[in-house]
Amino acid sequence: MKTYKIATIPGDGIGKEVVPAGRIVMEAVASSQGDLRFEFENFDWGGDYYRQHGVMMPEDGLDALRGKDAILFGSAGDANIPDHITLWGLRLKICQGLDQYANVRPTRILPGIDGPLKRCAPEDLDWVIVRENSEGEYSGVGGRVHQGHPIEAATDVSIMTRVGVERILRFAFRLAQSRPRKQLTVITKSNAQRHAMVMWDEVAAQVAREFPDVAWDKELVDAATARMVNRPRTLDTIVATNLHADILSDLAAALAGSLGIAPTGNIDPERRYPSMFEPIHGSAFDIMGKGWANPVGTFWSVVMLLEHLGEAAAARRVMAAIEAVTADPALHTRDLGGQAGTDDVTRAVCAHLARHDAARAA
Ligand code: NAD
Ligand code: K
Ligand code: MN
Repeated sequence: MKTYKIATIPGDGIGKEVVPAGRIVMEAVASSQGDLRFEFENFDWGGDYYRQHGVMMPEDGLDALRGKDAILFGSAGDANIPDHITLWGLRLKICQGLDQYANVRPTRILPGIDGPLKRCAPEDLDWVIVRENSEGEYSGVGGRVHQGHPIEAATDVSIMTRVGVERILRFAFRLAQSRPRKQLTVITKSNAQRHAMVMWDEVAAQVAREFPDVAWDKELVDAATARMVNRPRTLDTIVATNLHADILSDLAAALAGSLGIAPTGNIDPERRYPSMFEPIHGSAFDIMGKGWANPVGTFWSVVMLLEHLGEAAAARRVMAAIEAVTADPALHTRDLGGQAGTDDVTRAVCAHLARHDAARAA
């Protein structure tokens, strides 16, 4: 019997709806498997915590997370607190504090889901976007002078270190190498951003020599958006900076059908610290509290969490349950044009896992 310590951090908005659903699915896969157990600890950090304590999470919060095997996260973002406070006070604090420097975002069109692209078969869109997750445009360095005056000036300094760029590119090449097509596209804006992005291109060429079996190319980020729409099949693994990949992956999620489906892992590849898994979407103020949130992005994040723990069989079973459920239009949530609620989808995924269990026992 393997026991894993899991931290759950629902955070704000629909995070409070999809993370409990994710936990139910984790319990279902564990109980149907027999040799797997999770010990959950829930952390009520986020907007409500901020209203009580003046911070999004306690000072020693990272210590509480360090002893866990993995973290399941919801969303940081509250309608009544400025976004930069919630983001920096919780999600970025954890990602940067636990040096989860590789943000991995798989995208493909699941069975039964109709993406907005015409002439794009599911096999034409099967990508993994790797986002640099520790520095760059999200370094937090900058400031404002003469605030509110006509002469005000403000900066957000994008810091890219050779160590940081090299480690994310090496991670991306290795990931590309593990996929059938062994293909990587390195995305920059090295025509306009002529210092750090030129360093990216140089480091990419240098790291590429370690991976002679990976076919790689370069693309500017603006051209990359058009390529994603017009020639999706020409892409496989993609690596980009913190900001560029943030934007590209929302586009990718929309092209695959909905923001509500897309998962991500904030990974510490060296495994010094627990990695954190979450849907890529945010708090979704427009639908929170209604029970309409699509939990599939969280369930797919659970699949990534299980893969990261080395529980490949459990991961495959949850993915199969997700795909069986998306294949049925009666189980589509409103973002997919259906009427199903979060609970309906959760119950259906659990029922599928239980059916597998019954088949195994028979
Ligand atoms: P959002 O992802 O919350 O919502 C964008 C749109 O997508 C909304 O119309 C929403 O209803 C829809 N949507 C998102 N997830 C869905 C789901 N699971 N099911 C159905 N529909 C879904 O993005 P936003 O509106 O830009 O941000 C809202 C708040 O969330 C902000 O405070 C923002 O800072 C925060 N945010 C946090 C994270 C994070 O914690 N990782 C990520 C993105 C946004
Ligand atoms: K999220
Ligand atoms: Mn984003």
